Amino acid sequence: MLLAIIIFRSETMFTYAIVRTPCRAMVNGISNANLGLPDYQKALCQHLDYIEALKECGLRVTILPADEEFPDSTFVEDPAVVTRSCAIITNPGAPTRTLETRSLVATLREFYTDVESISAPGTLEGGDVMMTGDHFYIGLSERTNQAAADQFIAILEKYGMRGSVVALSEVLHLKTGLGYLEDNNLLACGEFLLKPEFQQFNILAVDPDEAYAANSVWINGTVLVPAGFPKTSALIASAGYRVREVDVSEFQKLDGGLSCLSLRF
Ligand code: CIR
Repeated sequence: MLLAIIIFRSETMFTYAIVRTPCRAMVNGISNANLGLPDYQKALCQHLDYIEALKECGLRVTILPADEEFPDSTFVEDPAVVTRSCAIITNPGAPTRTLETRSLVATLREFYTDVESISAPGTLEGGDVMMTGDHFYIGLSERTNQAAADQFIAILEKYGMRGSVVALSEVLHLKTGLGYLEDNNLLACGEFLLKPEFQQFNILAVDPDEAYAANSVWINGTVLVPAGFPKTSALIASAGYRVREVDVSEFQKLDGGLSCLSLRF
C-alpha cells in the first residue's frame, strides 16, 4: 500500500525560489483589473508574507532588489522559465517588460549551467507556461506567440522534455486560469474547463466568482491560495492538500497572481 502511494505521488520537488521586491513604480504597472491603484506599503507587507509562505514550504529564497526602472518587475515569473535541466530567459511581449530579462541572467547562472533564451520575433512570458512533469503547456496569448513557442519547444526537446501550445481567448496568461497541483490534479476555470488538451487531468473546477484563485501554486505538497477565496481553498483542501492562504490583493490590482511572484525550481 505504502509502495503504491509512493509510486503515484508526484516526483516534483522544489528547492529554490527567486523573487523580486516590488518597486515604488509598481503603481504604474500594466493593469486591466479596474481595482484601483496598489498601496505600496501594503504590497511590501504582502510580499514579505509571500516569502514567508515559500520558506514554510521548504524553499531557499533569493530576494532580488526592487528595480524602479520596471514597474512590473516584481512579477518575476514572466521574464524566465525554470525547468529541471535549464533556465530559459524569455522575451516578454509587453514592450515595457522586455528588458526585465537583463538583470535575471546573472542570478540564473548561479543556479544553472545551461541558460537558454527566446529571441525576436518570438515573444513569450513565463505566465503562459505551465509545467506538468516533463511536459510544458504554452499559452498563445497577446504576450506569447507561435514563433516563441516553437523556439521554446525546441529547447525543451534538447533536454529530453516536451511542449505543446494552447490557444487562449479570455485571460492574460495561461496560468491566469490554470494551476497544476501535481498528481494529475489541475485547478481550472472558464475557457479551460472544456479544452480537450486538459481532459486527461482530474479537473478541480474553480467557481467563476473565484476565478482569480485558479492561479494557486503547488509547492512540495502545500498549495498557496490567494486569501479571500474560501470555496477554492475548501476545494483544494478537500483534494488532500495543505492550504496556505496568502493575501496578494495589491498584486491582483495589477493582474498579477501568486505564481507570477516567484520562480520555483
Ligand atoms: C503585466 O500585465 O504584465 C503585469 N501587470 C502582471 C503580470 C502577471 N504575471 C503573470 O500572470 N505571470
